[in-house]
Amino acid sequence: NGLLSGKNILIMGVANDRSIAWAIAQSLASQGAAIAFTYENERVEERVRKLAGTLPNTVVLPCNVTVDTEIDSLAATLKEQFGVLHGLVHSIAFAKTEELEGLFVDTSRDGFALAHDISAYSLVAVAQRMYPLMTEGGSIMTMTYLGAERAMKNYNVMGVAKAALEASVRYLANDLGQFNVRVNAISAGPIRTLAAKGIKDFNSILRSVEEKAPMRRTTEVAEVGDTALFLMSHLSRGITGEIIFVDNGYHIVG
Ligand code: 0WD
Repeated sequence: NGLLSGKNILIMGVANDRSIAWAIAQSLASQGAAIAFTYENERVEERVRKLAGTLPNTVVLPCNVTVDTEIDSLAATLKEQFGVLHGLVHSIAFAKTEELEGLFVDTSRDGFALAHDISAYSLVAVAQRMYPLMTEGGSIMTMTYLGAERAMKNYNVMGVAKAALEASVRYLANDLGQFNVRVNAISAGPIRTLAAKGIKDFNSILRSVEEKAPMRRTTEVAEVGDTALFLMSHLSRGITGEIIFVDNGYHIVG
């Protein structure tokens, strides 16, 4: 018996065992959640299946969030397999590596569109099809970064996409509250993952956190996982439309 026993939760964005989504999955599973994982394409399918197989009560389904019909099929399959959905964890972002260095002013039209499509619109596209399954109330969360509110070196178009994502969290929260569905984001400090590999000078960002953050340490994925557990649980029932920082306090001083 745990905080999430009897709850069915969809987790999107596991790429490998370093993914933030994977740490979230471990926290949620430890409290009894049944989890549906999605994978972007065949390239990562086996890896996601292997990881999911190490937890009890999991299913693994395809979904590339740039394709509406794949999200439609996902919703249909979840309705069949789970009936009711209680939570959605969106942990997906993408920008071309050439847009994550140099000057933001050089961002291309298609690079801007792609980053926004995958990193911001996908939350809306998925929420749109999943909230109808949340007939017992639900919790939706996504992952964001401080670059949404500050102009940070190299983060560029991803910062603008995260600003759109955070605004989407507020609009979705306002729409879905009447259905007893909450929508929030975790703003995590920098963590070494596959996605972080795309960001230039990531090491110096980590060093600056170690020097300046009130806790004098970088963010661990398990810290994000446990905050996600809180957001998915009844304990956070009064919180919606919020951006919660899990960054060892960096944003108050940085
Ligand atoms: O420092 C960090 N790592 C931080 C990450 C700090 C603050 C926030 N975040 C955010 C990221 O921006 C992202 O929204 O957390 C989220 C998860 O990122 P992650 O765990 O750091 O990175 P990763 O393990 O790479 O997972 C992101 C995954 C993709 O991985 P790759 O690297 O293969 O692009 O998002 C998925 C994919 O699995 N993804 C998609 N899924 C479905 N459809 C798509 C797509 N079109 N594109 C990317």
